[in-house]
Amino acid sequence: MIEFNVQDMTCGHCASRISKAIIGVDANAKVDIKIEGRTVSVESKATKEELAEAIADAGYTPQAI
Ligand SMILES: [Cu+2]
Repeated sequence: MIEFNVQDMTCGHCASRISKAIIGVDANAKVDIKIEGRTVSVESKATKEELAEAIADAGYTPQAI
């Protein structure tokens, strides 16, 4: 499980953009997003770095937990 804190993810729109960005890296990734907690949990074969880069490219600021 790879987890990020994304403080600038504030609504469902942000969550779906982040989810799509992660699926773009790994189509088989399992993504669990908690908007209220600002957390993104991912089960994926992709590395933490690849996922962080994808989230950043989508315009958000992931912090590794
Ligand atoms: Cu939003």
